[in-house]
Amino acid sequence: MGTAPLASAVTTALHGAILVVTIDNPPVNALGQAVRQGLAAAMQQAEADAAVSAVLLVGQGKAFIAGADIREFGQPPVPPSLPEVCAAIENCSKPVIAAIHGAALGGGLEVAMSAHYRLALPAASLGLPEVLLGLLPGSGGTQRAPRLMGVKPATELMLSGKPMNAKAALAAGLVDRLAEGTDPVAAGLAYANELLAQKAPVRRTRDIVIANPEEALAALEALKAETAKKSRGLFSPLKIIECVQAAVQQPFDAALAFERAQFVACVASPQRAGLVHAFFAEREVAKVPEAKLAAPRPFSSIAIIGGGTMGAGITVSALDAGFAVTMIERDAESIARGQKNVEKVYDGLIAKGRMTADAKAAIMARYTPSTSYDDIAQVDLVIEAVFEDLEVKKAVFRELDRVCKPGAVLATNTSYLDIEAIADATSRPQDVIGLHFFSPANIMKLLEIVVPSKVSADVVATAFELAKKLKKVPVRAGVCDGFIGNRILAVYKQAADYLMEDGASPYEIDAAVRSFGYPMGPFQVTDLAGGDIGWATRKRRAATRNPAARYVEIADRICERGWFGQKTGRGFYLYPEGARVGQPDPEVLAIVDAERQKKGVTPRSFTEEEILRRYMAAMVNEGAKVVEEGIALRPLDVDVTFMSGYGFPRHRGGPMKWADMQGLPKILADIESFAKEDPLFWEPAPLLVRLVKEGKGFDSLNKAE
Ligand code: 3H9
Repeated sequence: MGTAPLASAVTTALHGAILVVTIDNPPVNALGQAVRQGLAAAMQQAEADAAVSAVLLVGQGKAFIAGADIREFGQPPVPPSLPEVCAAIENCSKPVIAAIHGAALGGGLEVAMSAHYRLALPAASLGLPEVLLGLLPGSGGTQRAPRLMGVKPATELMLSGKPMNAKAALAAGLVDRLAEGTDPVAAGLAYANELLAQKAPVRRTRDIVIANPEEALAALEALKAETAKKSRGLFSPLKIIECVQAAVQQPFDAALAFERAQFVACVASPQRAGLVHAFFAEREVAKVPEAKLAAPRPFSSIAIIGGGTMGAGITVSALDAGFAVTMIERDAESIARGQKNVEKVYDGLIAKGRMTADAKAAIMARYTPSTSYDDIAQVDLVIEAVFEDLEVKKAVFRELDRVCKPGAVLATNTSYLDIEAIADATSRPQDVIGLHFFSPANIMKLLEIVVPSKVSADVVATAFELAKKLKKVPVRAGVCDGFIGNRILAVYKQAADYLMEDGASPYEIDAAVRSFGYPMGPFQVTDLAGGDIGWATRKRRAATRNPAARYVEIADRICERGWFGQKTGRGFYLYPEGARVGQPDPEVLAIVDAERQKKGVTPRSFTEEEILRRYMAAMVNEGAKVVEEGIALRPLDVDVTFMSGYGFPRHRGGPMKWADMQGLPKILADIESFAKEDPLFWEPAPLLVRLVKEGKGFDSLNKAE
């Protein structure tokens, strides 16, 4: 037995007649250049060395191979390419066995599919998630997966991007054998020795003939129609289907070349750049200064103050994550309603067949309803979610200060109130932080962690740890009216109001925003959330509003009629008999017209592009101000906020990444031209002006990129 290091990322060791090839490229064994080089060399060694009868591929650490190195996309390719490496593995004249004990994703699964035999251990996770990065499997995955699994299941695997576990992979034909344990070398050697004893032949996936081509093509046509509808505007899903069509219709090598060309086109697409940015940005957001300074405080019990929609949603989220939760309400009636709000969520899941009554009972056993603050004296973490009123919240925090044990983390779920003032209502502002959940809190991924000036670093670290446990995407925000998300939203919503008063109908604006990739436009969102919510905010802000600033009253006119959106059957749209999709309302258009006349506005028309330019410029400009003021740590924090909490299309990478891809000079030029009409609203953010002057993008402020 001897060890010969080829490149540090791949090592080989001869165990009897079996060459064990270990991929060792922490943290996830991504297929960077050194790994590809090492694998190619290992295959040459296996061919050349007469002492080698079989090859075993294994991964070091937690993963088998998590795929191509995502950081290399968009950079000049360095040989050997992954398709070349896969071909070398498949063409090897000696049996190659892959033993998978962890993630075999993307290029990692493509390597495994190029091997002649595959073994999976219980913790294996196999998938082709390229579509989530705007890509397609580009190393033969679109050719080999259909041969191993069948055309339809393979295409569905690639279109969903979801991984499967070892058992499912065996059932799907993706692996040949399951083994127990966690050691891929031991299990792989046992399997390889067995194959050698049987004189098992080299078995190349490329040689498998795809059965029933007509049936396969018909299934692909059906998937194509479905996908065109579902993946609105996405580039790579349809390309995946075309590659599988090629797998059915063309010889292997020709179809492989077709796949390569489509992969290269995907890499070049802005959607790939946006989605890869999203992938890294979502991991970067948790890297905040406080997390480096302090460890989180230990916590296992949580109290939620308030059993309304928000309080109940947060309770469900915490229960789902395994915490013991005490809910506090002011009286017996309110707490009964709070419990009902929680149970409603689980009953909905039971009705849909997604949960059993027993599972609900097990979860509810960790839930304690109470009307006495004394019951939460020993909890580790409290989240207040009562009525959005500063005095009400201060009273709650005074009570928490009275009862809670020293060191308990005290969080408020306010969406715009001054957290400094709430913290100062206690004798322990160092323990007070903002946790801004989004509704429905058990579903929405975004959690704004709002950091007031006196909070201690370990409380911030605890909030990030909580986000991880709740499977939320945390974004650190500073204190200001609206924090990151709602502050920027208020500004681009205003741009939408101006467009409406100037001549675009709310329906045209919504359609333009949907065409950009949002699931809904701003007026649809208002109708969904309830027009009364924004109306209350506008009334609250009326006293501090700059009298010189333009103010559009159309939404107020609509609210004055009691038209609050879906819940009242009409808002900007009509919702006959509880319909969820609204219909344009001629009476709303008449109100819009009347308001224009009152202001002496002669309506003009806007193209979809003109609408979007204003909408997006307002968003980006305010985003730049939020970054410059330190409310967001980096532009990527703004991006993640909007992708995770506001429906911003992920393939565009968030507003700041989108702006970079447009070119900041173009955005600034737009803002300057709009400023001629309204210099107050369209004042360019100093950061934007500076970056344009320096020839830089927002990306230059994202340390990791
Ligand atoms: C592909 O394969 C294309 C091919 O078809 C064709 C090629 C020709 N590259 O998520 P984590 C980093 S496309 C580079 O926190 P977990 C990640 O940024 C690829 N870096 O851990 C993080 O870094 P940091 C298809 C990567 O345990 C660290 O590793 N494959 C890559 O929660 C830990 O990651 C995929 O899309 C990568 N491929 O989850 C799989 N992957 O510590 C993408 C991760 O500096 N990866 N990093 O923040 C995943 O889904 C998860 O990372 C995984 C582990 C499930 C593996």
